[in-house]
Amino acid sequence: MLLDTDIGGDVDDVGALVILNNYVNQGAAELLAVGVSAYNPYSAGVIDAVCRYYGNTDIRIGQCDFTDRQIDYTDEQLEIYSKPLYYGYDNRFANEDKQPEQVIDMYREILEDADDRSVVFVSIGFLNNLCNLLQSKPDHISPLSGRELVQRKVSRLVCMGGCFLPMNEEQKGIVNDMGLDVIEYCEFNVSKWPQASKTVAEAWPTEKVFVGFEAGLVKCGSGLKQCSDGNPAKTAYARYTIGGSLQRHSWDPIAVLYACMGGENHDLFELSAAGSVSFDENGRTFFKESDSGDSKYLIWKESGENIARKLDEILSVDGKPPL
Ligand SMILES: [Ca+2]
Repeated sequence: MLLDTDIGGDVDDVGALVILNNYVNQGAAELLAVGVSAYNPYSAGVIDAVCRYYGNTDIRIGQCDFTDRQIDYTDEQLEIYSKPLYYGYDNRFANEDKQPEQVIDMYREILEDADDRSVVFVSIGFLNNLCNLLQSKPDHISPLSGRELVQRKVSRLVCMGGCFLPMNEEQKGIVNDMGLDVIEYCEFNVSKWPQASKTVAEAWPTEKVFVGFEAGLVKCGSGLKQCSDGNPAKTAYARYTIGGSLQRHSWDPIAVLYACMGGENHDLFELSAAGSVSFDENGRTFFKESDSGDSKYLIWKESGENIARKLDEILSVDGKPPL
């Protein structure tokens, strides 16, 4: 699995990374690398801190190019959990002054070496990296273009992005409480880079499963209460959530959970009919059902409460497994 994340803003990326590490530790998933789509100098260190705490010490980490003037998060946002995890927990970037890899080269190398249709790509952030990968040209790493590499080596994209209607009654209630106009709603990941998002939705040449805004509208994190106070994810959730409740919406954790559990016969989720997804210049989502479409979106098969229970059960597993 390849995970692409904007970790450093919302804390749900941290929860997603914990869930993925726990699947890796059970031998139920293999994490090939993590790429960062956000402009944040601390993201790579945060990822390494979490993975190392869970015993996965040599995960490859890539970062998109940016300059100091382009940082996506304010100083105040960086103080919430990015800097505290970067400086407070063991990681190769703060400790050894290591630099993350260039993310597109890293993805191209991994895909070039991978077996055909063996890689699941999971995106829980902005879509700039996936777009840049698709548009990458043949080079010293591979004679294939990025699009050809993806077509040959990737089996499926699971993408947290967009907003899909209709919602179920539980989701509608939450959205009404938030005061959102769901028809006009431009989901955060997609609206950051709308053109890149549109390119990925329309040109990514594999099966795609979208986890929409509505599918993440249940809170998880309380499972971390059972973890040690030295757990970096617990620290991140405690610092991010109001009053240290550890409760945050589950957009990214659900995308990773679905990707790790895989398959169509799922206890918690089902998929929509096939169709095509597109995004407009602001990031509004359009879904058109069609038999030839390669995209589906995730639908809850269970109540939000039951989905959150499953997420918290996984989040409560602390650190590396016993030898
Ligand atoms: Ca995210």
